[in-house]
Amino acid sequence: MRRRDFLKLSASTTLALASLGLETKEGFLKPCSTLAAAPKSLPGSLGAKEIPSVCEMCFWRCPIVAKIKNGKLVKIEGNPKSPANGKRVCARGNSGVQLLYDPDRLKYPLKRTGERGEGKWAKISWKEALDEIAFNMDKIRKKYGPHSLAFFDHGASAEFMREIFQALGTENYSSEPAFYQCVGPVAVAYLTTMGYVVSGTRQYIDMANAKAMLLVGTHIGENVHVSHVREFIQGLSKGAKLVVVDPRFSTAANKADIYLPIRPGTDTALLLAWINYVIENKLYDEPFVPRNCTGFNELKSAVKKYTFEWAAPICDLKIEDMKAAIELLAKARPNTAIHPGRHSTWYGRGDVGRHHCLSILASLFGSIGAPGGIYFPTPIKKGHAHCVACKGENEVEEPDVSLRDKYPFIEALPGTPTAEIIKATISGKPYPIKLWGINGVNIIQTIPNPYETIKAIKNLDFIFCEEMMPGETAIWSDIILPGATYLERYDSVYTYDLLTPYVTVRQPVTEPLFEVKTPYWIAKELAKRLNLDCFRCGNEKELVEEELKQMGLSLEKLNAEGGLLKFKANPYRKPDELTMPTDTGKILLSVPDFAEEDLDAVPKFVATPAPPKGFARLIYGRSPVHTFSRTMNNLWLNHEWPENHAWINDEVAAKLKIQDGETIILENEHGKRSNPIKAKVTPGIRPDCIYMAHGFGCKSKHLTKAFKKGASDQYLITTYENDPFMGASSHRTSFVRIVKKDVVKDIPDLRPLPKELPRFELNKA
Ligand SMILES: Nc1nc2c(c(=O)[nH]1)N[C@H]1C(S)=C(S)[C@@H](COP(=O)(O)OP(=O)(O)OC[C@H]3O[C@@H](n4cnc5c(=O)[nH]c(N)nc54)[C@H](O)[C@@H]3O)O[C@H]1N2
Ligand SMILES: Nc1nc2c(c(=O)[nH]1)N[C@H]1C(S)=C(S)[C@@H](COP(=O)(O)OP(=O)(O)OC[C@H]3O[C@@H](n4cnc5c(=O)[nH]c(N)nc54)[C@H](O)[C@@H]3O)O[C@H]1N2
Ligand code: SF4
Ligand SMILES: [Mo]
Repeated sequence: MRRRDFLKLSASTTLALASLGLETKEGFLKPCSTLAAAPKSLPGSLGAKEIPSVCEMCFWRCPIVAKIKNGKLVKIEGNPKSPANGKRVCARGNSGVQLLYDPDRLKYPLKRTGERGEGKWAKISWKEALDEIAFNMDKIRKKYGPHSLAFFDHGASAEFMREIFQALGTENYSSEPAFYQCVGPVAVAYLTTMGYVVSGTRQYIDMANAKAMLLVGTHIGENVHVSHVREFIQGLSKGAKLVVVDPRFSTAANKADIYLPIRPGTDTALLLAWINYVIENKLYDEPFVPRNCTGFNELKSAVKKYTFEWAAPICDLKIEDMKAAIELLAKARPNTAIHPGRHSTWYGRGDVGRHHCLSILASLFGSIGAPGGIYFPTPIKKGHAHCVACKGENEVEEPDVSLRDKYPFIEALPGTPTAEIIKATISGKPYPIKLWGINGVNIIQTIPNPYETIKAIKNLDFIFCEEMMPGETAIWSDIILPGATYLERYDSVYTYDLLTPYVTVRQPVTEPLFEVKTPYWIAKELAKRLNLDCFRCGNEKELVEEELKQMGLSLEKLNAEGGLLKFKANPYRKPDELTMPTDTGKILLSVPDFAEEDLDAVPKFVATPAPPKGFARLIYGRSPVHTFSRTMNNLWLNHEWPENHAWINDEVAAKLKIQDGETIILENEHGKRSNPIKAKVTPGIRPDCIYMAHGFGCKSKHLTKAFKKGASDQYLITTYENDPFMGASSHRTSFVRIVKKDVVKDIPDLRPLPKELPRFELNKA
């Protein structure tokens, strides 16, 4: 299969690259001339010193102010100058204080002394640790070739280390677990149809000005990104109508005008029936569609068969509800916010199609570039620190058989799918992978089937990580490098290209504690040992100054402005002036390139296997006060929400005699059992699925507050399939039943399955 260069690199790619978080070709924007008088480093409340910086308790990166008293961080607030969050931070942002001072933190480099995974280490020096890593990287690369090195990374702390792996020539340098377990499918869908990543790190959806909103899955309120939640609430408080599609009565569903408790895995059937209904009843924007879209006729004939009568038994929804919902959304057009979604690695084969459907719906409503619809990022060109660019061994030679080959729509995307790296590490095919480096990602809790991940780890010659906490990933490492937290380092200049654009910078609020080192220092020292000329700035502060200098700024100037400069947004386009950053300048309703790869030009409904008899589908989402597994050991957050619960439908619970709050165990289709978890018995979930918040069930005893609290969804996900477009791994393709006092209890079948939904075959498990 040919890999497709579906992103033609023309001037129009600026947006596409910006939306992937990459460099843009736009000129530097000028900050707003209406800068308020700068609050000059005023003492904060109770005389604390205030340092502006950027939160990284999650990846939304809200501007913050850290308050220091007697040399100690005492409080974190939102930066009042920030147009996005103002003085607000969420519970996690606030609790950065307890990350910095967590007594369980990794404090010095460690070397494994027991068996891999046993959790026994000895303290070593930085010199010893870095020498040993460099020795192994060099030895393994020489013996097995560059692609035998793989790097798993997420977030700011990993960027410099990634340069090293890249310079050593491996195609497995940036497997971005967050990408292949998160936004991969939605990114491909929008990049292809609209020419830019409407949902990647950011979601360009104008909920604050919408007259109606649609959320499919997206559980805003539990999914907490401060400015995003704010815009959602602003829209609602101005009177926007809300439709929520979710098998569980989420926080967002709680606020909906119409709530559709859909059968999990059938959203595309609903969306196709809606698209057909909109076309048949001419509810679409008549001038917008022919002017700004291609493929309307193909779309129209392809979706003709998807009626509400067909969709109703598949989705297990009432026809009148489906109809009322789409009419409500259509009535508000073009000011309809069809949320693109974010975490989209749900079912594997149909994931890109589901988000393609959402992009079609938004386009039919003419809401692209309209207030309340999908908008355009305002790219602010970041300065580039030329001192970080490896010279010398920088040529990546493609292997004879690449791990990326299977996936036609991967070309413009980062790295190699994690699932391919793991399988190749286990099998040694098509080439051996013998060393893993891990930075900023908890591979055990993040990637489906941790049993497979652990099997791969056991096959490695060497594995190291750069971590803050002795969690699951650290346990499996041969060498652990203790990295500075976001509160102890400069990282980079951050630009925010949403409705309230600004530039700000991360700055340390304290010197690194213990013996921990900054990611830049670590990467520089490692590169030296590998004879790579990569990091020519003396330190990360110099690097940031270089980036700022190119923007006509400096740390001093920025700090004099309170650490943040605002820009004017340019989000909207008039329909007759709309040019999309695609080849044709138009939105693709039907994608001929997909058809050329035997994929669907117009999405089709492809059923994901339904739960086998006696099982419910395992689904998951966010705890509003935690970020994945990384905050589980945080004193304040752990106190707030120490464990997760298994949401079980009340009728199911009554039949199985399970009480609310009772402790149970879940068992999956491969007989894998969870930690004990308390049941939350509620009518707020369908009977054919069980839900839990992700990130709990820690298996590292070194995280003393998190250890064994709640259950891990990941250890129950052993069946996954890979998205055929770009190789993301599905996460909602496993099933569970209940074990109570060692008695296995089958989930009763309370919702009949239509013939279009074949069950998962247990004997194939
Ligand atoms: N507090 C907090 N907020 C976060 C994060 C965090 O860790 N903590 N992480 C951030 C990140 S990186 C991401 S990607 C986002 C993820 O957040 P979202 O993009 O909102 O994630 P989803 O998977 O869409 O949403 C989970 C919801 O999907 C529902 N669901 C499950 N199966 C189905 C189905 O088949 N159909 C439908 N329609 N719904 C289904 C679940 O019941 C749940 O309510 O959250 C972000 N926000
Ligand atoms: N089953 C299941 N799987 C999922 C999801 C789900 O909901 N359910 N969500 C998916 C999604 S949307 C995403 S985005 C991914 C997220 O996946 P991850 O980013 O892997 O999630 P975390 O569990 O937060 O793991 C981050 C790790 O990096 C470490 N770390 C954090 N910051 C730093 C730092 O500054 N320096 C260093 N050295 N280390 C640091 C933390 O201590 C932690 O161990 O997970 C995906 N996987
Ligand atoms: S949403 Fe919360 S955790 Fe995420 S960056 Fe903002 S304040 Fe920090
Ligand atoms: Mo994510």
